[in-house]
Amino acid sequence: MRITQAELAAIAASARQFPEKGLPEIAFAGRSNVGKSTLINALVGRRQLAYTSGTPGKTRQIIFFRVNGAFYFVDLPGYGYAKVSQAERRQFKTLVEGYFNAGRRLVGCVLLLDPRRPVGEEEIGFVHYLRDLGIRPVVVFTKWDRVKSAQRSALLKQRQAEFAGAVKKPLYVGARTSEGLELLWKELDKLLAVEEGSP
Ligand SMILES: Nc1nc2c(ncn2[C@@H]2O[C@H](COP(=O)(O)OP(=O)(O)O)[C@@H](O)[C@H]2O)c(=O)[nH]1
Ligand SMILES: [Mg+2]
Repeated sequence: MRITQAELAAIAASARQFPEKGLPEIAFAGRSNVGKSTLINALVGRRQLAYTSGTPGKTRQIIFFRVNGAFYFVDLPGYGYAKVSQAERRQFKTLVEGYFNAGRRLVGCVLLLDPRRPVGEEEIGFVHYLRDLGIRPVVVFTKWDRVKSAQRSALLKQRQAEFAGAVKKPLYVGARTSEGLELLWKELDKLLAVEEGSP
């Protein structure tokens, strides 16, 4: 995909602040600090479009980016992991579930994971949650550049085994090094194209 334009479309703390429905959307979910904003920046080739920070759990809003005037990339707040108060957790849950259930043109959801951590029930549960809603999950292990090449194949096998068939072909990317980004774009192109072709 050639990116000609990428802009901030909305920052939403509640469903009322979501931008107009209509364009297809791809959401990015994952633990705080896993690299969601960095990956969005890398995919659109902008350093500072999505805000990235070393401080985990800072973002409590859903951020919508309009790309090429044709689709949205949606930066979700760190899904279900942040160490926050019960009240904040409830607000977060309402916001994220509200987004997934808002009847938007969500053609896929990229779930970002750190390849150096074991895949947990929470991740597998999230994949099933998406499928139940009819949203295609795209599992991406990021920060792959931080894994030494000697460790890669063993780690890859381990992570794949932990998904136990729930995810067939996860992708491995290094947002800092651009490794694997082309393959990821191919997947995203497919999702966006499938949507275009359907009634
Ligand atoms: N080496 C490396 N660092 C990354 C990668 N992706 C993110 N980071 C770093 O991880 C930290 C958190 O990234 P960020 O995008 O803010 O995470 P978010 O909270 O999920 O949006 C930042 O310091 C990034 O520079 C990657 O692919 N490789
Ligand atoms: Mg972020």
